[in-house]
Amino acid sequence: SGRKFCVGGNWKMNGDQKSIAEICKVLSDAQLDPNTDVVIGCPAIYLMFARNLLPCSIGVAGQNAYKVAKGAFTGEISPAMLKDVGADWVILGHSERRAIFKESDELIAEKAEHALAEGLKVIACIGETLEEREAGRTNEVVARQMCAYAKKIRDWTNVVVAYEPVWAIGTGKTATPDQAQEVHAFLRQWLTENISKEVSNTLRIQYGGSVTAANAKELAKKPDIDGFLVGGASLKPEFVDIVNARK
Ligand code: G2H
Repeated sequence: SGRKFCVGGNWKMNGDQKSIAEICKVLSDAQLDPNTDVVIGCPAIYLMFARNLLPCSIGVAGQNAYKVAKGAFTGEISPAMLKDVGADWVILGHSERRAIFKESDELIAEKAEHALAEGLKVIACIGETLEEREAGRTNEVVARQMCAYAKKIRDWTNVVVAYEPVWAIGTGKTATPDQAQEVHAFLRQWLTENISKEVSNTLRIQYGGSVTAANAKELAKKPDIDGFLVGGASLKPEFVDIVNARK
């Protein structure tokens, strides 16, 4: 496809200095496929710690950031702050942010717009719930989420989309390679029709949801799957095998 494979780890709200030092050591010692971009989504409070322990070839991401640079927003973190401690990426719109913290499509898109303007790369998450899938609304839901991003994003160069069906997240129920490919192909078509052929050809679309070393290789064979966003398995040494799924 010409698109560089891109694998993100999403540690979520896990880890402490001891366990983070251990996983950083595993990643530093590993032979990672040089043709794959690797990004670690680290809890903000440990970002600088992880940045100092990881090789430069691995990018570091925040897991959230607010939509403005600074001010009276108690408890929030800005893209400028993430950059200041060495992050180059931010994960936005994760389904846990949407479901637990009630983030709307619009807020997430505003966050993406500001993060990109501040020079961060963005992993923009989308995905349908089980109820939506069972009602046959998968394409409609991901199109709505993409529309919201598209209203705020002019240049897609520094964006990676992560398609994460909510029913597959942390449940051990991975989408089959065919199920994932079907939605990825729909997204590619949506991009052609609503953004441009160029963006459709070049924008990387990751799959996320219970990706493991055991299922990554089959998923990675699909033509429109350009990488993964990995939760649980990114805290374990098997993350190395997921990064190397195309090797
Ligand atoms: C989806 C994924 C990481 P897990 O949230 O973004 O988590 O791989 O644990 O399903």
